[in-house]
Amino acid sequence: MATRRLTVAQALLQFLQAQVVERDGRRQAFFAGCLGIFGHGVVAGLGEALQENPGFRYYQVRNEQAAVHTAAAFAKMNNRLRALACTSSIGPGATNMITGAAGATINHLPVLLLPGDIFARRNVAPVLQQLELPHSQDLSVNDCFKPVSRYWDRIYRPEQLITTLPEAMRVLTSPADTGAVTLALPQDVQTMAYDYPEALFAERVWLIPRPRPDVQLLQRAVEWIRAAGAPLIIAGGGVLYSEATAALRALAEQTGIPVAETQAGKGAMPYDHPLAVGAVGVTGTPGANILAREADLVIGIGTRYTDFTTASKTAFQNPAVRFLNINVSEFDAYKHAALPLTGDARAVLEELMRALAGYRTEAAYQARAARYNQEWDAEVSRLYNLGHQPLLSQSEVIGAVNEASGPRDVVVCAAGSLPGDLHKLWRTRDPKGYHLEYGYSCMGYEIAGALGVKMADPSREVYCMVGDGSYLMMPSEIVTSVQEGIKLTIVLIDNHGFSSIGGLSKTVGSGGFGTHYEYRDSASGQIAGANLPIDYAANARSLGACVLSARDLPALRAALEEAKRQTQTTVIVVETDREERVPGYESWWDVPVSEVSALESVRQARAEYEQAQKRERYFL
Ligand SMILES: Cc1ncc(C[n+]2csc(CCOP(=O)(O)OP(=O)(O)O)c2C)c(N)n1
Ligand SMILES: [Mg+2]
Repeated sequence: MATRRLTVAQALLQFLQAQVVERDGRRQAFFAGCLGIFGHGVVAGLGEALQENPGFRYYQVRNEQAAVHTAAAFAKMNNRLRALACTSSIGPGATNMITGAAGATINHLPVLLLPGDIFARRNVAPVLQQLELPHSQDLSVNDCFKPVSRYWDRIYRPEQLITTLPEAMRVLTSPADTGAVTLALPQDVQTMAYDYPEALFAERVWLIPRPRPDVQLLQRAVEWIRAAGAPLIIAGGGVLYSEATAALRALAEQTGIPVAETQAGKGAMPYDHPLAVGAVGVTGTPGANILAREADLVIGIGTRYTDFTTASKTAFQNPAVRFLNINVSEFDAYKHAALPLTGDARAVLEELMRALAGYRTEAAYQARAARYNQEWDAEVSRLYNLGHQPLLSQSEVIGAVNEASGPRDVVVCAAGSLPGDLHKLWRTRDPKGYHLEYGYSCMGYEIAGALGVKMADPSREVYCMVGDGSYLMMPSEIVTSVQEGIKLTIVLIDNHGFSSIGGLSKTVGSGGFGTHYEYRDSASGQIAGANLPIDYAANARSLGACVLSARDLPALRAALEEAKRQTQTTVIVVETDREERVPGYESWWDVPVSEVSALESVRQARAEYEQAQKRERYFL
């Protein structure tokens, strides 16, 4: 048998380089390189292997958590057909990746995590940063990755790579099972040499399947649709990952079934299509939420039905409502006691279309959807042009960014009040134009994620919209974008703290407690003094970005034009009125209010809460 003598780290990289993915006849290398930060746990092992193998590019980042967000965003933008690896030292570098791993796994996005680990040999323990436990020597902080990984392994012996790596690839490339894959690499094992079989490094093509639905279930699904008077499609992220947007549009046009979108599914339909009723759920439009409330058949495509989509199980009030779920993951297909069409979204939609020939919803129902679409667009225009004084409203900033961006450009966001406002207000013109991480809604994803999006498709302008809170949590990857010459346009919304949680706090009777960026007031002992003097512009400039500030709409528009001309990462700082919020429309979110309280406002909120909660339903 032909062999190649390599260290574990060298062999790992050579294997990764040989992995190819194919779907619909299109082939590409699965891995685009490795992000990471070196420490003693990885510098001599994987660090050396990366150095001697420039074909597998190493990207230096500032924060390990950010690296995983960048990798997840890269995979999402590539519809999960490409991925990045992330490496860290042992200890804190590794645990920094856990938040990112949870985000990737929750969002079903492939990322390969390669944390260094403590010595397998053990004789020098405890090493710097080692967690020692009296009851076992077979544990390290890397065991914390287990619940947030779809596959987890630790490589104690060089030959274990030979059986582990194909399993890692199976999970990473599985449309149903993908997420974070963690291979913990003890620092001594990384450097060990072994005679690996040549065959391990041969190009391997992973065919991404498009599983077709069960014939009996498809038949039943067709009967259910034909019997439905008020069906509604809810398009989730699976529609985009499967590249099923054209099939969805064709099915909607053939059948006259309106389409609503989740955060991950936004962009499944162009915003101005007469059957597009837009965002659904807590952050939904009135039309989508009224149709959801009345629907007798909900067709969920590639959705996990989070509480934002189901309005905490209050969204669907028709007593006769049934669910038909198209999902590549059986787990999600069965939710809400649905008729489960387990399979690839595009493949299932194509089969449904053929089987539904001749079926159409009533013209009046379609006309209603078209009216909702137009009424909503008028509301978007109103909110884009509020003329709010003296500070801009966030909706006006969103309008300016949307109007400055091209149809193929991408908006990236994750946490705060922006995701809800963007879900409602962003006019999406391209399936990949709207990139929200709203499975984990992780503050700090925004800039790191935008970097991953731009790495995935440099031909598009990437607009990162980020709140001041999220920005402070992780501005660090501005440095990486400058280092790599990867241009981002970052629109930083300064509203002196948490508009989102501040608003929520008010609705639960707590008046915004703990959500303002203000000095502690010496008289009251509360955080209730003047605004903190944070200079975001100076901060961003210090990291190497070009910085512009805008106080009104003409200045913001001019800054956005200037940003287009820039070739380097540009940050536009804009102050907004945190109390000028986009309202909710026909929806509700379950956030429990204290049952007893000394505060009258909380008691009042509790009474309203108990009323609203009565609308929650089980679907059995
Ligand atoms: C890592 C993390 N910590 C906490 C939260 C809870 N949270 C959600 S939004 C938010 C405030 C975000 O503030 P900012 O970015 O300024 O946005 P704004 O609410 O002002 O729109 C917080 C603390 C979170 N989503 N992620
Ligand atoms: Mg804020």
